[in-house]
Amino acid sequence: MTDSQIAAPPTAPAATVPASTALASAIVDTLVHRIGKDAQAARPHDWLAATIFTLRNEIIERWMESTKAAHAAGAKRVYYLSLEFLIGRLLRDALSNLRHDDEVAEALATLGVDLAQIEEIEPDAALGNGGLGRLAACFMESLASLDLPAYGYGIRYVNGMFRQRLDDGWQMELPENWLAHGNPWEFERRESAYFVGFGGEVTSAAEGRVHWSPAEAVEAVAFDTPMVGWRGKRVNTLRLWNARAFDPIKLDQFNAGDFKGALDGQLRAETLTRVLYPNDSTPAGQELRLRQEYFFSSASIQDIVRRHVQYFGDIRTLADKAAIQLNDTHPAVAVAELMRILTDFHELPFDVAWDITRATFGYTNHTLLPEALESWPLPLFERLLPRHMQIVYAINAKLLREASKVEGIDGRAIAAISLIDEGGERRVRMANLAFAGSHSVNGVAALHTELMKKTVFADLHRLYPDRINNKTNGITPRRWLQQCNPGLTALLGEAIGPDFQDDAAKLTALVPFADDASFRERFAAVKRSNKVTLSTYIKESMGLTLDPDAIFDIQIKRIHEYKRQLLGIIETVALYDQIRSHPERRWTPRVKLFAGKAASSYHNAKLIIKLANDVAKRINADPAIGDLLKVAFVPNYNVSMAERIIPAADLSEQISTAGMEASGTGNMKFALNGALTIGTLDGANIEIKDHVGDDNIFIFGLTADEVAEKRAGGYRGRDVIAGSAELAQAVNAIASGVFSPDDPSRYKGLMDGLYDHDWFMLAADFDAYAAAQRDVDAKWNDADSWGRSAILNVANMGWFSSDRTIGEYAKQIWGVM
Ligand code: F58
Repeated sequence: MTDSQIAAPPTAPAATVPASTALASAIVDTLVHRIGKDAQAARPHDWLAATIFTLRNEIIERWMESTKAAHAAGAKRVYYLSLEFLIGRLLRDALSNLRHDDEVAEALATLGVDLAQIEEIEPDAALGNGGLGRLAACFMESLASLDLPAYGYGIRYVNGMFRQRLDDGWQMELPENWLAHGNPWEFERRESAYFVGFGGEVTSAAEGRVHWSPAEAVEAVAFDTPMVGWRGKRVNTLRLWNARAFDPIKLDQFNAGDFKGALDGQLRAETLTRVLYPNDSTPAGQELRLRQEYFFSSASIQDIVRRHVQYFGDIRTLADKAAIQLNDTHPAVAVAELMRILTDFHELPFDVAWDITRATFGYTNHTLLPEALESWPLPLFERLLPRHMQIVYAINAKLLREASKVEGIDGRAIAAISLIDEGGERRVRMANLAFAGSHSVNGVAALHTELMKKTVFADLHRLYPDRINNKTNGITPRRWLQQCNPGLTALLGEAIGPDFQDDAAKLTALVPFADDASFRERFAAVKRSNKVTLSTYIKESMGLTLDPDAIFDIQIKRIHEYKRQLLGIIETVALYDQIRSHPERRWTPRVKLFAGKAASSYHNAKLIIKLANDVAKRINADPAIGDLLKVAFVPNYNVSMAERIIPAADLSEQISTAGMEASGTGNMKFALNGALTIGTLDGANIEIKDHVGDDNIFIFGLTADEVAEKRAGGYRGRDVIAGSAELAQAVNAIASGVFSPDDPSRYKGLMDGLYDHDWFMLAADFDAYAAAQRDVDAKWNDADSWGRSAILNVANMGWFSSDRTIGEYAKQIWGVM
């Protein structure tokens, strides 16, 4: 880095002074003039802010260049609309992508500041729940790395994902205020503010035109965060909307003594962008959620249209210059909003507007669970968005007219295609709206996409057979290898050179090293060192001692019954039982780590967390077990925790009921860091298996087809449990209170469910899972075989880079590559 890249202080040292010294004085200058502290008084968070502000100067320059270049080239832009961006920390990402990490570490060291330490106090931007939100963050990084002009649009939640605290093993949700100390990464853009209305009425005006007069309105104000691509190639914008009242304080009311009333509007507006709905895989269903969805969709569409008209003049060319991707159905109302703007404001005929809309939008589906498909009660939708309701009806009329002309589409199919669900309380189906309003509808892994065609979208697929396509998810290898696992990254560099950093597909050059004994040793040493680091953290934070030579067997993700943490826990109990019953056998030491958050209203998920904690307490304290088995539930799982845990994993648990996990992305992060997967044939596990090879992954259990067949054939968990002594014993022990002596019936209901309502087929898969775990033990005890497989995982995971995924979206959906 040169002095001109990071702004030098007024008293910049001469050019001969080492860059790190110049940089050190730039940071001190920022500290003094921006933060208002001197080096002696500065606290770690002051140094953090000073470092970010100093680095920002270079980012801003590149940011402006990127924007200007896209403008000059008249480039088509990608707009990624997502209610969630699970970004995590940004400093290490920006430093590493700009290749300034060493230099900044050195400069800070001369000031007596440890970069690693201040990186650790940066709060996580946790504006998302799980996979869907993290995918959006990986996509933003890849878009910039691939030099594609793109904007992410979302909500600037004041309180993102809650902080999880465990009180005696019970999850407690605490607000996480990531903005408490300010956010040095964001730029408020007061000039980019839009009116967003709700409610009111629609009246007809002259010449068949309509006029919507909303009953209330808020102002959407943009806050921009730079998204730095690999090697700083490009800097894109993540634009998050904040809601504000037009009239923050009603002075007349205030002066009359009505202080609360005077601030009502402000409070109402602020409530809109106050919290992220902490649900995963179940829709929220509250009015506030629909308000959030419309608020950010409307502001984003207005911004996109404004930019297009300003740069290109003619609104009719929108689809040539803008590709809008809907991240799930949460922004689906944007389809109606664009139609409204095109017809009511730009006065385009309905059919012309509809062609433009469909050519502009693409929709990504992330779930098949019917209960997770968003729909809104029609009266609520109509009350809040009366003009959009009319537009939805008009779209529906066109859609159903078209459908009725297609051979083989009968009354049942028409009802399934309709944007309005007429069964019971009438509801607006957001997935159908997103499907109808897009030229591309994609799933996120091959199996998921095929199931979309056969199940939830079967009838829409018959109507538009070319619309559904697959884009298997990916993860950014910058955050999920280079930054989180510097030891492995260095080793890879020594073995195959640095090219894999620019193109993850080049990791295949590592394949021959799997057979190199000395490389395997070095590879194992890196993994062990990562395990020691994690063990130190667990010791310090939880007081639990782990043996770094045990298998680190890890299941971290949102807690959900379909993800089957319960299967992992029951198998742990069964293993515990086996070890106690057969102390004479040679057991392979295991560490079982669990982490993840449960939706606050999800009773069984919270009970599963408590069970994991109860089981851990009992096993860890049992002297008969010693170091053979240790169990821990690590609290407050988030992006930063994942970065800490994943590099230390030997075994990655991906054990969802087949057909239920759309893709998974944690599975990719683990394998890229040299963990072997134990998993079902679900989501992207199938493609991971195809890439790493059957010998280097532990696959078990029912296939998606078998699950469907069994469910149709009246499967009963009870029959299976009766036939599996190991399972029966573990289930009985849990049900009878062995792990909950303070409340023996605590898990009775949860265990009873396995007998009579085992929807997730836990019992059906148990024996196969337990057997696969013993295969894991056997392989672990052959260190050469394990090492070989682990290396082949790393070598073959390059395909799962989000650069590959984004390349496919860019070429096949957006037309920008
Ligand atoms: C996840 N969905 C899928 N939804 O479960 C996972 O298989 C996939 O890898 C990932 O998307 C990325 O494609 C997911 O995270 C949510 O969190 C929604 C939040 C809002 C309510 C409904 C669930």
